[in-house]
Amino acid sequence: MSNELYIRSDRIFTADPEKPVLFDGYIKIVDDKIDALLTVNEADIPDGVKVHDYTGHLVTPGFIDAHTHLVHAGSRHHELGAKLRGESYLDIHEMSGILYTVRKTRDASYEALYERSKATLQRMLACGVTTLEAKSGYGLDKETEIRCLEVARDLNGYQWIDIESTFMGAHAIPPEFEGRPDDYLDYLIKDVLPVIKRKRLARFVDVFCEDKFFTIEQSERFLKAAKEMGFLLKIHADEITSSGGAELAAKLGCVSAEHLMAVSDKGIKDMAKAGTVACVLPNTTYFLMEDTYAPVKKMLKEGVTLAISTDYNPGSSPTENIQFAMALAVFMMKMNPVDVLLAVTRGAAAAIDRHDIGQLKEGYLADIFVSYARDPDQLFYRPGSIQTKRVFKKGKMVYRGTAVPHILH
Ligand code: IZC
Ligand code: ZN
Repeated sequence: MSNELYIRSDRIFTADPEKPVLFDGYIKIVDDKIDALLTVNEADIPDGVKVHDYTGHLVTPGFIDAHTHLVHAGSRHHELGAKLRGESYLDIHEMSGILYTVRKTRDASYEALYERSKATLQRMLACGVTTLEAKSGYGLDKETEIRCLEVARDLNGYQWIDIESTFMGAHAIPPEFEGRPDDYLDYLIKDVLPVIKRKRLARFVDVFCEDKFFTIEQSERFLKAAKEMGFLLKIHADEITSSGGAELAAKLGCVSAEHLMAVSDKGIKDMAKAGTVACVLPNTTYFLMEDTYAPVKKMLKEGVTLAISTDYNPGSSPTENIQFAMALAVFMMKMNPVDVLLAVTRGAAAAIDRHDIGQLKEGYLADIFVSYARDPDQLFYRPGSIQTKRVFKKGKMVYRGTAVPHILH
């Protein structure tokens, strides 16, 4: 017996380019998928079939957080004093940074990592996230990288949330390989990537192409090796310094290039031509106490597909709240609310190579966010306040907003 249900709203943001920005009607759901979008006149709802009436509420595809470092241990709040004294991310890396989290993560058991990541997922779900990407990269050795990816694999499907995994062993150079980044990359290519592939622990591979981490040449060598093994590619590019990361992403056919605060004009044009998605992470600029946000207006003008994500990680964005990233996109990057919504739905789906989510459209998964707000402008008009009324994942209601009333109109 198939399970049928209808969601009614007069303001459905479908993210479908063939539909009006706000659609007035019903979403017909059968089992885990959207069967049809029907206008009020078209809908002929049989007796006894469940209808959730969200008239007056903005309904959108579930949000997709396309860039997170979900699985890790420890907290780096001891870095705050140095940040306030004006020390940069790269300075702090010398005394704490990624390698601090690596020590904590190597010491953490599978169970500890699982419980912590599960709690993070619960908070993400409360923000309306129904699918996310999770990068490894706090193990930097075979055993711990695999443990972190296994945690992500085993949490895939928790509350029906989908997790897409990325292997990011090339996140930093571990102490055992200090001063020998090429030897470390050889180790990853020969000893680790084949195991990740065989165990199917990740679809994507990512590299931190940045001063003090991996150069353009090293990133290219590593990504090419991963591509030959059949991985899809991502790159942390032009985050702090402009090094040609976006150009490299386009040249290698990366699915996405991420960060891009320091991207060049040529990099933007190359990405547009190659169809590489720009995954921008405004929480990170904010948390690094910088004022250079990724040049999203230029990217949109050149026709680059945009995704906006949290970059949830313990060093440069310890917040799992995608609604905060969305608010920063409006208030700091001055993006219009409709473009922001597209970037956490259709654009973010493209960033993780998913073609069954990110739109409310026939055949797509019934992943749905219901807001307390009435329309996109109102959704962003109370930054810092979580606007989640309901979340449906694969046709199931998996989250109900708090008992604290939100009366917005
Ligand atoms: O732990 O600092 N930028 N990777 C690249 C990070 C930030 C995570 C961290
Ligand atoms: Zn990142």
